[in-house]
Amino acid sequence: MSEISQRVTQASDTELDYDAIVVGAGFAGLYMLHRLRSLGLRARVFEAGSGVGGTWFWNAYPGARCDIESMEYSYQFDEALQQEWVWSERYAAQPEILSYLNHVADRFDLRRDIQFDTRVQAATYEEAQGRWRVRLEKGGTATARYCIMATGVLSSANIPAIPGLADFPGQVLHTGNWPHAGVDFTGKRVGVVGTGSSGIQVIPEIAKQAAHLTVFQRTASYTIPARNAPLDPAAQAAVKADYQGLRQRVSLMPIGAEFYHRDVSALAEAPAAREAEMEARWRKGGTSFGAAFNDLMLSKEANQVAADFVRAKIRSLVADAATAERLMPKQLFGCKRICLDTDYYATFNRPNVSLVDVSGGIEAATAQGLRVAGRDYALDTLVFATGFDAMTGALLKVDIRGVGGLPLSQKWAEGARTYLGLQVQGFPNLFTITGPQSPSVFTNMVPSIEQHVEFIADCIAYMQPRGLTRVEPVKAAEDAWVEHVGGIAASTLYASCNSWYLGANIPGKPRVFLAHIGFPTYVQRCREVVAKDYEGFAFA
Ligand code: N01
Repeated sequence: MSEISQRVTQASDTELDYDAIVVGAGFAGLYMLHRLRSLGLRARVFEAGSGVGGTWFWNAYPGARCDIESMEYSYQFDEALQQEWVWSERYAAQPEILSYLNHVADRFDLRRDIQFDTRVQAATYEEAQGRWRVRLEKGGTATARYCIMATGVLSSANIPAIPGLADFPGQVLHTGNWPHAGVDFTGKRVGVVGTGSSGIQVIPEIAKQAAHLTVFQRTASYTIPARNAPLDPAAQAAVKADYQGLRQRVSLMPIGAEFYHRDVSALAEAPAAREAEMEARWRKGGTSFGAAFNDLMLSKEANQVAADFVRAKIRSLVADAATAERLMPKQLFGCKRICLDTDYYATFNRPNVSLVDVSGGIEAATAQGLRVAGRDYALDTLVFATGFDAMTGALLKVDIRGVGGLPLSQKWAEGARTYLGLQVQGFPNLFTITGPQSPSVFTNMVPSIEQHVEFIADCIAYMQPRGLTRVEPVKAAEDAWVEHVGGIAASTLYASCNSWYLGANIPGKPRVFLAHIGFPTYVQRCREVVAKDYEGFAFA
């Protein structure tokens, strides 16, 4: 039995009516449960996995690591918790984050209200009772006044529809659903499809083990060296001496994390000075490379400066000129999420690694491997690092029906519509933690999650003494919010490329920009809404 499953103690299945149901036991669901309990509510968490952790439970692939620094990618709601936990590396790897979340679950005695191995299939609002009825995949239902979706933003794995895939006899894996027992690639011919953040992390690790690794690349990504390193105990102690100071400082930064943002145009500086700035950031490592200038996502000309710098780096790091050329991204810098890597480009200098361009599509999977442009690539194992149906996928996997039985899928047929990414008009008492049109993926997720959990808990606490039992957004507020979020995106270069931020990676998904850009302004807006007695929400 794995360490994780040994630590899981199942909540009992006898109590079926609750004050609140929470779907998911990752960062969001765990903290939500803790807050609901502190309001004196009876809450139940349903979790599809066999342990806590959400994203960090499922993405157990070798090389999985956070791209926000450990000291910031953690809860701040409990001072003792943030003082006692010791991170070992600048960027925590998946096992360490999963251990942290297990520690949180134990420390706050959360497991007794979590039902594991339980996928929620449907959630229906029963208007006469004013309750949500949740149907479980393995049978049974539960009801509650509040239904809180803590299902994650990158949790619905996407495996492309490749003809013949069912005929491939070897092991087929997705990075977002990785076996906890691990995978031994020794002596295997492995194919990895996808070169986004997950592919870029898993490729160097598989290359170290496999007999041969073939990387199938549709779009080359921009990746910056992570320069991960052990965390210096003295530096960690210095942060802990004033942890709240750090939290306060970063809460005012555009992504809610230390980003070393410079308010300088890439076009205003002399070429030598801007090269020096980018070189320093490249050497330091991390996503703050993208914050070297203030206009990379506003002006194509400025964007070109960073793009050219990274392309020159690729040229210098990859020995074979033709491979280097194929690894050079052609799209705008940062328009798709920038990746962080450890030895990604150097991996292509290994004799057991080859790169195949699949920009024209993968023709078919066969009994031997993959066929691309008429050529067969023999494989024993196929790894999909092909991403997720982001932001809306996990919500729409549950058959959610609001007032009058309206399916959420129908409400969102033309694209997601929410108010503040927290609620959907017509779906009373349903909350979405880091839902579409909130900052979510444009931030350090943990403070974003905490802010949403606290908003939801405060809203319920506001309702209780007033005898209010129902809350949902008014349509005008939702419409204005959707327009506002789309307007911000349209004023940047983000809206101009085929990223998962606007659903472009999923065939047939409506193209709507799914995140609010700018964390501090969003938080300020939420505060104003609360100060005006939850402006834009209707209570009954
Ligand atoms: O997924 P992705 P991901 N044939 O969608 C390719 C977070 N994250 O799991 O770009 C061939 O970015 C696709 O090609 P294209 C982070 O927010 C964070 O890597 O669509 N290829 C692309 O190369 C990240 O952005 C961390 O042309 C196909 C890749 O698969 C998000 O999760 C680590 C294809 C998918 O890239 C998602 O990252 C990991 C097809 N049919 C993830 N379909 C860290 O914190 C798709 N692709 C560091």
